[in-house]
Amino acid sequence: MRLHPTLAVLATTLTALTLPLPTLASETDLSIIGAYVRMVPPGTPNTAAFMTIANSGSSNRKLLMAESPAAKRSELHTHINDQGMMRMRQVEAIEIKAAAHTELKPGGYHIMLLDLQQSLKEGDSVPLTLRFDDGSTKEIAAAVKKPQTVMKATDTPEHGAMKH
Ligand SMILES: [Cu+2]
Repeated sequence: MRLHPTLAVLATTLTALTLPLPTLASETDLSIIGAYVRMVPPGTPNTAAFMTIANSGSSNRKLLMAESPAAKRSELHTHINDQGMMRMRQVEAIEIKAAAHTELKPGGYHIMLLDLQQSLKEGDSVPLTLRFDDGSTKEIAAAVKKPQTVMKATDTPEHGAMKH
């Protein structure tokens, strides 16, 4: 695909204008593995994104924010066991310790996508921007997947049946 020359110049100018300020921290310390968004039936307002965030650097990092054009709002959530009931709770940040990784997975940390702007089909790619405490950001694409491995409360009568 070729851009019309005028458009190409415009695109270049816009890119130059919107270039972020360089950050001192290296973005390469963090990598995102296996990002996916849980497919939900059409009309379902919310879903969640999961992934593993690995930190190969020597300082602790925090995920502070996530944004996606697929949802009106995104929140960082965890699950807590409240007297035997698993409840979701919003968190300020998700810590990714130095030389370690943090898993965002069903039943634990996740990125809650609220007020979906369109229904998500299996295989769709959902853009996500992740913002960390060192000022760095990561743009990733998470594939929409059927929730085969996602547990439902009704599927797990016993904790012993759970796999983690
Ligand atoms: Cu949630």
